[in-house]
Amino acid sequence: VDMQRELRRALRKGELQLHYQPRFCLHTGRIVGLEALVRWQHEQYGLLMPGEFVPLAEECGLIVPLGYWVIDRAMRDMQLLRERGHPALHMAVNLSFRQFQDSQLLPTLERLIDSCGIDSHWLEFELTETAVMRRSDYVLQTMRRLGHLGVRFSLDDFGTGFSSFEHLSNLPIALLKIDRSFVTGMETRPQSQQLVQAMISLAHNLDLQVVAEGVETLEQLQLLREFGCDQAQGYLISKAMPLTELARFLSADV
Ligand code: G
Ligand code: G
Ligand code: MN
Ligand code: NA
Repeated sequence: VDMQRELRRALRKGELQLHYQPRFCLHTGRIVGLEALVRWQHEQYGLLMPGEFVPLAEECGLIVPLGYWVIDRAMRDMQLLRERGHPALHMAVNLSFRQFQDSQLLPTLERLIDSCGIDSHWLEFELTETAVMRRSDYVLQTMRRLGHLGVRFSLDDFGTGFSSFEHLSNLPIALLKIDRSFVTGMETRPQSQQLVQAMISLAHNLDLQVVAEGVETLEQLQLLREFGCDQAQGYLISKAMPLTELARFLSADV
């Protein structure tokens, strides 16, 4: 099958969906943010995960319109949650390097932010460590321009790339997200624990908040709390879920 054509059709016909995974604050025990994760409800193949179509979308450039759809939907859903009386939450959207490079990103974001009743500082973009390591001057400039709109950035999959301390300290980022691979099995792996502790202290030295990804057990949560980690995301708290399910989840979180 011609997946590229299928994906173009999916965009046109509204077959894409967003699921939201909560982020939990280890200091207050409250949900403080959400990560928007795209899914494709394919008429034949059922629910497809991003790993099954995001790389293709990046290759053929469809990630750009797809990405605008994601940002628009995420912001509308944030507004819906507010209208239903839920407290304000940060909304994190993944941004591929290709989207980051699009010349229309800044004006499009300006327009989306203007047309939605949500303050832009609730919006966050997750960039991967490997993406920000490329063309560092260009990346820095673009992040600054976007930052002027009020949005903030986080560094996704942290620990898997090779950021220099120098480069990291220059980037306008608010949070580091420790990659799941360091959290998985950390209870029984002293070496992972040391790495996680080192990443947390690096982040705090740079005045950044730290989010641990892929938290699946209470033991991991307890260790992360001991290490001073700020937030946790993972199946222990919740998997990603559609908006209606999320709204129920948030109502139960008192
Ligand atoms: O939901 P899942 O764990 O399968 O997501 C895997 C990865 O897919 C995410 O970590 C992220 O890198 C990517 N991804 C998910 N949603 C989006 C999106 O809306 N845009 C982009 N560019 N990547 C996404
Ligand atoms: O942006 P990123 O590629 O890191 O997206 C996070 C991915 O990790 C999503 O695809 C999500 O479904 C997945 N995920 C989130 N929490 C957990 C978890 O606790 N365990 C595992 N194995 N995967 C998770
Ligand atoms: Mn992410
Ligand atoms: Na990640």
